[in-house]
Amino acid sequence: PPVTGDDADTAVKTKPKTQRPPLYKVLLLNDDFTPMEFVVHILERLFSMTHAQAIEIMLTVHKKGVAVVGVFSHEVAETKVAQVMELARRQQHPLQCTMEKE
Ligand code: NFA
Repeated sequence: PPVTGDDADTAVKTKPKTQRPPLYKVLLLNDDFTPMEFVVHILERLFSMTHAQAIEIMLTVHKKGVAVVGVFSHEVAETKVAQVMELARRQQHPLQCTMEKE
């Protein structure tokens, strides 16, 4: 909103600050034991990737050690991480998933 700027009563334009919620990257980490097909399955089911996309991202994690698999609000990112960790735990795979502020 315009505010009174100085002694001469000059109007000064201030930029209205729009608030955006912080976003969080969900990261998938490589390990030597989790089967590639399981990681592809996770990416398809929890991150809505096509089979081709899922293979591509899984191979990126496999080769580079880590990849961003999605960017979400804090609440959704937390839920995704918990879902990945729970599915991996159930199958006794050591797959790790974390989140970090963008
Ligand atoms: N590195 C695992 C393997 O060779 C595959 C994998 C990919 C694991 C991505 C975790 C994440 N079986």
